[in-house]
Amino acid sequence: KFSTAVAFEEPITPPVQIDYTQLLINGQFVDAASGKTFTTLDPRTGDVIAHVAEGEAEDVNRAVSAARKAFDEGPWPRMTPYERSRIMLRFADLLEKHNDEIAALETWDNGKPYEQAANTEVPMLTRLIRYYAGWADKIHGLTVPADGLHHVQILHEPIGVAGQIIPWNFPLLMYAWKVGPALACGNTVVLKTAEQTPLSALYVSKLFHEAGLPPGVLNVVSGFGPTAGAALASHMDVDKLAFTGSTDTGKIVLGLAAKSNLKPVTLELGGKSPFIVCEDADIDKAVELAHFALFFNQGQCCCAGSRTFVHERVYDEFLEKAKARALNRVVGDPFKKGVEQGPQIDSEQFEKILKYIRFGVESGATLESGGERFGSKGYYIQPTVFSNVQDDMLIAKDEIFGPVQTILKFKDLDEVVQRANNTRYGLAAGVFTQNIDTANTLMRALRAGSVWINCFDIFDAAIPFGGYKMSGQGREKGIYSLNNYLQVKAVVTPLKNPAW
Ligand code: TXE
Repeated sequence: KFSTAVAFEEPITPPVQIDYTQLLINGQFVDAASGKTFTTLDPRTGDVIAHVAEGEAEDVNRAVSAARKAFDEGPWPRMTPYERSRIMLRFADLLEKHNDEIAALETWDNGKPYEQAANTEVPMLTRLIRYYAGWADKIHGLTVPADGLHHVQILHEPIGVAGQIIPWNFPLLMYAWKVGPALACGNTVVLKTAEQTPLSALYVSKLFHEAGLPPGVLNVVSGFGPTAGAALASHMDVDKLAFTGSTDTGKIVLGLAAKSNLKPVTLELGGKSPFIVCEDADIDKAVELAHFALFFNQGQCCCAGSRTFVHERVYDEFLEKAKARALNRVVGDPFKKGVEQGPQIDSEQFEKILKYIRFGVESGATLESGGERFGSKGYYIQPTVFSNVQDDMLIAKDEIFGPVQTILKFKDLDEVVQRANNTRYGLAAGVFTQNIDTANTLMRALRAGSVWINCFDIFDAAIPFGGYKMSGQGREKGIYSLNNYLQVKAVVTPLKNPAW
């Protein structure tokens, strides 16, 4: 039985109103060319929050034209880097000022706990924008010594118009990871938000313009993937594409980019990350972090620690405590204080997760807790724990993207390395041990873009993030993101006097 009885009478009224639902093109809010709108829903109830302009190919064309003009003729790439930095810093100040409204909008559209949005995610957005504002005037090229009498300069130039497609699980953080480095480098942007969560990007982009962003530099198109997203990925006048989402859709956009103008693509895709609890780990801490690694954000994290490997000697103790922790997880209206878990994003994800839970039971894993919907409306799911999970079960192989922890037993390090790496993904890994040799061995052996040792989900602005294998291509955040948005130009001039 869940100890967290949460009232589902009336959803709490969000402390914010919705002001912006149109497309943001060339600094103006405009309707879609077709006049069409789509609904964005409240995941707590499935009720309509707002009707939002539905961008399609024609709107993407308009947005790309505006971005092209702002790049080719407009002030952005020609402004001094310091001026660009100042505008980004003013934007960050406005984000800080409006922190709570932005967080409320994010919670309303996405279902994530308000305390998480207000205390962590919006402040991280602000921090990321400041981080990249700091880079704007520190991007420079090199001179290199070359054979022969030549003066060789390497210029780092913005690429041009960046098309960016983001998902719904962290709408604002994905916004920051994409828009921050692209604009700091002097590019212009057309951003396609996820159809489930269009609202917060429109709100904050209005603030960006208030901070002095020139028209056309950042355009935001709400709409669906196969229409607006595909139009952006295959656009001949988009110079670079950045995508975060599922591996299947990543393959589609990579193909569209290749078939159109071969624009370079960065991809941040799915995962099935191992979280390894060694026999010497501090079990209470490991239980808490393994719980966080999986259940954070309703389990909707690309890097979720979704395969919890536990050494056989501590397995029983770990399992008992992990189950107790899941039973204590506070599920409920994400606007309510103290709530740890809100609803899943939409009915599609809700059904997908329940389907995987059924697969888990049918394949012989032991259901330790949860397994059903929570409450009677909206998309809430009980925190679910499976033990006795085997590597070949679907719940141990596929990305479930929900609050379903799968616990697997291992005997020794060689075995766990082999099993942890035996996946098409390679986004992240967690290691729990107090032994430095074990930590050193595992950190090098695990094929993943992030390895967190005795911690998990540390997302500093300066730390690069991205995947091995089918978890993606390229890295975002930190200095690594800048390379995604810069062209390298080698300029060679002859030297007349060798003494120079
Ligand atoms: O993702 P999609 P969905 C995983 C997770 C989830 C599954 C499906 O397992 O259950 O993906 O989620 C746009 N051309 N992740 O369907 O389709 C779409 O409009 C161009 C992991 O929501 O990848 C949205 O803006 N664009 C992930 C974005 O792609 C297209 C986060 C992501 O949607 C398109 C989200 C197309 N043909 C889901 N089709 C992570 N890495 O964190 C869709 N889109």
